[in-house]
Amino acid sequence: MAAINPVTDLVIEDGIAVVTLNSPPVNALSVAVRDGIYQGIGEALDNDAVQAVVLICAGKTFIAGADIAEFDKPRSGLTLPQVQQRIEDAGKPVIAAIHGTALGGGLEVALVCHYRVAVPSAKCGLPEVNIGLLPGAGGTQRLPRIVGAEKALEMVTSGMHVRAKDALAMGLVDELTPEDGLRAGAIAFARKVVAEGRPLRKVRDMNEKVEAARGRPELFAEFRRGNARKFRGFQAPEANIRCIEAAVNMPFDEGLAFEHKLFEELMAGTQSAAQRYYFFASRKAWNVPDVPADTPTIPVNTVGIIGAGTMGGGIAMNFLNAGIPVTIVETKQEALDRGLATIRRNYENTASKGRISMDDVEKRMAQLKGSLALDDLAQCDLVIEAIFENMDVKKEMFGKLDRIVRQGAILASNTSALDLNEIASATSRPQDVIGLHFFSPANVMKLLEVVRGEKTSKPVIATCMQLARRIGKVAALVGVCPGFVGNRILAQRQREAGKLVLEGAMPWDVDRVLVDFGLPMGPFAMSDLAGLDLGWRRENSTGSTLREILCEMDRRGQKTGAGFYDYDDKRQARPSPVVENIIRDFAASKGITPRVVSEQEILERCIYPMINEGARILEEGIAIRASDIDVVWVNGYGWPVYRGGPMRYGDSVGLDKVLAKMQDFEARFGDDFKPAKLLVDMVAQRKSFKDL
Ligand code: T1G
Repeated sequence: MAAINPVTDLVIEDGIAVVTLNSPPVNALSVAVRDGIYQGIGEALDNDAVQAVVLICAGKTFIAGADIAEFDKPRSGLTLPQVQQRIEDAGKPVIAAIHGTALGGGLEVALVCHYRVAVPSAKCGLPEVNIGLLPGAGGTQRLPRIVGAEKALEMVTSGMHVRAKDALAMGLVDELTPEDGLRAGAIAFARKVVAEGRPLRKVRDMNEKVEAARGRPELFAEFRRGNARKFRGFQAPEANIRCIEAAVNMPFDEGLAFEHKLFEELMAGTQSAAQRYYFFASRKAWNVPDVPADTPTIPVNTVGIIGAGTMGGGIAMNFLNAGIPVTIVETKQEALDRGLATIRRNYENTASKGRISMDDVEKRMAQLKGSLALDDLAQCDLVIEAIFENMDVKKEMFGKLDRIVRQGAILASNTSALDLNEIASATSRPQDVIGLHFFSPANVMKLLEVVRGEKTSKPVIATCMQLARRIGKVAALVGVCPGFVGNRILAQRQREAGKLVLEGAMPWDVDRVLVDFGLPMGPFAMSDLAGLDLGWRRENSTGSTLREILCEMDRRGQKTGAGFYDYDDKRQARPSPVVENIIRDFAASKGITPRVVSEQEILERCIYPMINEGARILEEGIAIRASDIDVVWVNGYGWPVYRGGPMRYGDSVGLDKVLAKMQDFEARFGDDFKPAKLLVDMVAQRKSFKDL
């Protein structure tokens, strides 16, 4: 065994050289890894005793891409194309042996090898689009030459991971080895290639599939049309599409140059910087400074859920999807049956789209038990209440759970804003009480706000953060305050939106500005979707707010065909002349003279108070770090990831500018715009949220 460098070994076994990379955690293509491949493969090729070379990785995965952490540092060492050239021009077969995930630059290295083998559990992908980039080492030119333009378009714009057996079917992988025999399997495959005198295939020379797509320009137009909504606002998907087009219409080297040009443009842009920031932010959120990684955790093998409504049912699905049995409790048989039927219907819906099998549906439903008796939760490891959002109701429930559920179990509330400490005070075990704030629809939305009570124990926190990862959520640990992090910041935007429509902007103006900014939906369209009558009762309605007036007119949102907007029978929204008049009259009754409100003012008045509230949240220690607030807003409210999150956006605008605007608005509109002390201090110290 020769150590080529600290992360690369070379062994020659009876004519087959094995170059092994070992650079935890994911063998990313750092300077050392690139150097190791170049030197290791080079030494093997120069050795006359070597007939073929296997490139394999130690640890949990094959190369998972370029080292993203290197992107913001000065470039050094061999470039990836130089390393690839060494492999592609080799005079002997080079075989990539894949386990874990071959992603981004990792797959691009495998694509310059002459052959690829993989274990059945391996996956391949070009997920650069997720960090606002495109495969910058020939991936957009080589991939379509193997899998065809259509599949390549789907892969590079979705960032999807393709399972090994599908990769085999597409020709992306040449053979599957036994799950526990990758090295031996790869060596045996190499011997076969040598013995059979198989050709030194260069993917760059395989033109049949790209030439076949040359006569189908509509392929790209249809793909663009079919994905316009999903790609709205993002730059990277379109750049990826153009590179696949180049692979179809240009000679390889021209296409490679085109790819390089567009890669550099994306790399220099603000969107990729924000998406790379978010990549690390979403991983940093798992770290809780005072709850170390080795904190003991509580095994969670059974979950109890109280409430089989929209939230309870959605929450249950998260655990069933992870293979964790669930007992769901309702007060009435009819409500329970409806809840169970809804869960089954959701699964069957997913199965009808081919995302799971009907067998999966039955397996998951078999793990779900319905009950009318809280006593059936007595032995659960975790019990989550998802009942009516009222403090008295929740305290009564937690008092019962305290008497019924075994000692040592975790008692969680799905409350979206109530004081968790007060809920915990209804039990004799506040150390076992925590908030698990799911976002609706709970089986779809990635975000989980884990709410830490003042007495919540560290093992309970560690267990819930680990459980969040197990059920595929992105978690942020937050403290107790009205609305925690996400909804507390949302309230700032909703308040300003309500004021703006009295000052002269219309609901559709405010929504348009925020949707153009990149949010999935504006506050008024969101209210119509949720229903304007949440918490509204006709008997005590006083017509003192726009919302009450609309509800009294039965304009209660999409469900009644009218709310802030008018809706056609396909629920397409149109600005409403009726609402415009109601707003004008209402403003007049308040003595407000409407004025023209600029789009810039709408944007700044909605967004800057969100950033300011984020600063307050940090001052109060409700969030651990600024990037956690961004993780909350990207995953819970659809903040455009290409803008990083509210706090990252504040940095990109410049906190001095945000502060100046807040001070200007404070002078004009009052205390709603009072700058947070932290914001004032950070500007004085020329600091950004990224420094926190
Ligand atoms: N670079 C640097 N660090 C990385 C990394 C990468 N590519 N991938 C993961 N990490 C770190 C991560 O920050 C975390 O660190 C640890 O590894 C475990 O990650 C030229 C330009 C591979 C599926 O986009 O999708 O190639 O928090 O928690 O859940 O065309 O990591 O422990 O300190 O996510 O098991 C393209 C990104 C790069 C793959 C593993 N590649 N990574 O998931 O672990 S651009 C990617 C992932 C590129 C070329 C272009 C996942 C994973 P820490 P983790 P996991």
